[in-house]
Amino acid sequence: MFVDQVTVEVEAGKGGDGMVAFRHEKFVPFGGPAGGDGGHGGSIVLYVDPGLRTLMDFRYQRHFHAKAGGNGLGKQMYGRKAEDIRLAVPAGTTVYDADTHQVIGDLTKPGQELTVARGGRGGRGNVHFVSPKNTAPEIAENGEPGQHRFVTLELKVLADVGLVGFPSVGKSTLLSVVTSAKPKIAAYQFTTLTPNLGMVQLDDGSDFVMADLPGLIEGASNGVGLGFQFLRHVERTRVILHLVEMDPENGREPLDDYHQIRKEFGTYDDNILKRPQLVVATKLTCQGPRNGLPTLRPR
Ligand SMILES: Nc1nc2c(ncn2[C@@H]2O[C@H](COP(=O)(O)OP(=O)(O)OP(=O)(O)O)[C@@H](O)[C@H]2O)c(=O)[nH]1
Ligand SMILES: [Mg+2]
Repeated sequence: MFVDQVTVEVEAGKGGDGMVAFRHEKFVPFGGPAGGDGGHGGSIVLYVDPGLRTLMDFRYQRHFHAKAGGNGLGKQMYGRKAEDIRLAVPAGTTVYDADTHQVIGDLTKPGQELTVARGGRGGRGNVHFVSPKNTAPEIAENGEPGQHRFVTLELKVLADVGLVGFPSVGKSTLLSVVTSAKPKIAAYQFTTLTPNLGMVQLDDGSDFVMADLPGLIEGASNGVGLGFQFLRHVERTRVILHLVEMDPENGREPLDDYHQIRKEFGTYDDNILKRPQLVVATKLTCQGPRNGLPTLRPR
């Protein structure tokens, strides 16, 4: 299954507590405070791994807890800083706070990082609380709690080519013959429920990603059918292959289909209309009383 949205719980580590301690040395009475600072708690950091294409890994693990920082020690020794938890995500992942729906960050470039839960600061030890009035402070700070929240990761498929069109026009069929992907293909509408990705390998060794999207119907931009949640994938594809079915038996006009889909794009986001697109006539093998191809040709 193609996972394009997942909510995970991230809990950073608490900072270590500061220490109250005093120097105890032979022949040095009243050696003064010596309690060290607590170490910082571990943070949860997301980073872009260019080799990843899905959020699949998050299906199995959805809770991440970083360790607490070590408490401060005597002899002005710092507590140990806890290690961060680093989680790889694919390029194109947008991160939201699951409760407020505010965008925390957009991870687009390889190596880019985003801290989603900051580890608590370590508390200061009593060495920091010396004053002329109080040369032997018995106080130290506690470490701060680590940030704890739920974040939603959303992946807009970074496909080079997006296949769009009405249901059953043959999008999955095309993907299945030019890539090694094995999407479900059937003679009923809405066979494809979530996008399928495939890699097209060219003879010169280069490759590109093709995505087969669920069929669009009238009203898709307003949530009719399955289309709406997937229109956002089209926003980022470099080229749109717009498949239009020529089967005269389907009861529709190819040119009307074409305009209907374009209209849905425009209603959803004008920018999609500016994307380069190629129109692909499918099912030309189907014979019938009329053949819509001439009407589809640019005049
Ligand atoms: N005759 C003919 N049939 C085709 C062609 N391409 C696909 N089909 C058939 O059309 C039906 C639908 O094909 P799919 O590839 O599942 O269509 P889709 O666009 O992915 O459909 P949804 O996932 O429902 O949106 C299947 O029965 C295919 O075998 C074609 O070029 N010619
Ligand atoms: Mg399909």
